[in-house]
Amino acid sequence: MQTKAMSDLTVSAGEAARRLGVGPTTIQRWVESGVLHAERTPGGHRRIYVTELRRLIAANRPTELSGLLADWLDVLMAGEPRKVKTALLAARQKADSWAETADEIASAIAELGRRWEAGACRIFEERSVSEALRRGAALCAAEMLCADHAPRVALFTVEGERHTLGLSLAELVFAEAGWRVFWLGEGPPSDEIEPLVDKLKPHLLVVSASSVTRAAAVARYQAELSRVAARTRVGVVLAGSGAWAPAAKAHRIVSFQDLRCLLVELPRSKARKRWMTESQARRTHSGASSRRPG
Ligand code: B12
Repeated sequence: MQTKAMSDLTVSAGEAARRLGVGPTTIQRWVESGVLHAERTPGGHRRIYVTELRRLIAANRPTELSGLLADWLDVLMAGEPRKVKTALLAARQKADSWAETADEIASAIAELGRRWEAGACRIFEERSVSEALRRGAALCAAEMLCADHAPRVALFTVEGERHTLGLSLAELVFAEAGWRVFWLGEGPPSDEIEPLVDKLKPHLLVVSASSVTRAAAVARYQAELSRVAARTRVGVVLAGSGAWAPAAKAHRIVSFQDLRCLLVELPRSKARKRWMTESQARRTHSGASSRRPG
C-alpha cells in the first residue's frame, strides 16, 4: 500500500534516471538485476528509494575532483562571502569576461547539487554555500558602477521559485555591460509584474525558473509576462532550466555566454531602441535647456 512516507522517501524511475544521469531503460535493468532496490505502487509503477540513489551516487563519484572545481567547492563550502568575492575577482582576472567566470561557477553549483544528492553535503551546508555565493557575487557587482542613464534591467524568478544563484551570476554580466540592475531575487506574484514595470521602467525583464517550479505555474507567469511586454514594449529574457514555452517575442537564454552575446546583439532590439530614443530625448532636452537664455 502506498503510504505518505513511501512517496516522500522514493522517486519515480524517470526522476531516478535524471538524478543518476542515465536512461529509464538502465534503471529498469538495474532494478531487474538487483543493483537498485525498488518498490511497486498499487498501480504497478516502480518507486526508487532516495537512499538507494545516494548509495549508488556515492559509490560511483570520482574521489578526486578536477583542480578548478575542487578549489571552487572548497571556497564555497567555507561559506564566507568576502572570501568568495576575492575568489570571484581572481577568477575574473584570468577570464575574458564575467560571463566566462559565471559559466565556470555554474559547474561548481552543479557539483554542489551532486554532492547533495550523494548525501555528501548537508542542507545547512547547501544553504551556507548559496548565501556565500549570493553575497560574494553581490559584493563584486556593487563595485561595477553604471552611467546615470544606463539601460535598466530587472532580475527575478517566477513566483515561488527560490533558486536565485543564476540571477546572482547574471547580475555580474549585466553590470559589466554597463546596465543598471534591479535585483529582486525571488519573484513577485504575476499580478505585480505590471506595477513593477510601470515603476522601475526597465528596458529588460530577466526571469528565471528551475525544474522545481511546475510547468503550469511557469506557463501562467509567462502568459502575464507576454501581456505586460506587449503593452509596455519591455524586452523579456526567459532563463534557467525551467519549463518555459518557446516564445517569438522573448529571448530564451541558458548559459551566461549566451547572455553576453545577447547584450552585444541587443542594440537592434526594441528594448534598446527605446533606451536610445530616451537618451536622444534627454540629449535634445539638455541641449535645448543649455541653449535657453538665462
Ligand atoms: C542551492 C540549491 C537550493 C537553495 C537555493 C538558494 C538560492 N539562493 O538559489 C535552496 C535551499 C533555497 C533550495 C531549495 C529547494 N530545492 Co534546491 N537546489 C540547490 C542546488 C544545490 C544548486 C542551486 C542552483 O542554483 N542550481 C541551478 C539550477 C536550479 O538552476 P537552473 O535553473 O538550472 O539554472 C542554472 C542555469 O540555468 C543558469 N541560470 C539560472 N538562471 C539564470 C538566469 C540567466 C540570465 C542566465 C544567463 C543563466 C541562468 O544558472 C544556473 C546555475 O547553473 C540544486 C542542485 C543542482 N544540481 O542544481 C538543488 C536543486 C535544484 N533543488 C532541488 C529541490 C527539490 C529543492 C526543494 C524543493 C527542496 C525542498 N524540499 O525544500 C526546494 C525548492 C525551493 C523552491 N521553491 O524553489 C532539486 C530539484 C529537482 C527537480 N525536481 O528538478 C535539485 C536539483 C537538487 C536535487 N538534486 O534534488 N535549493
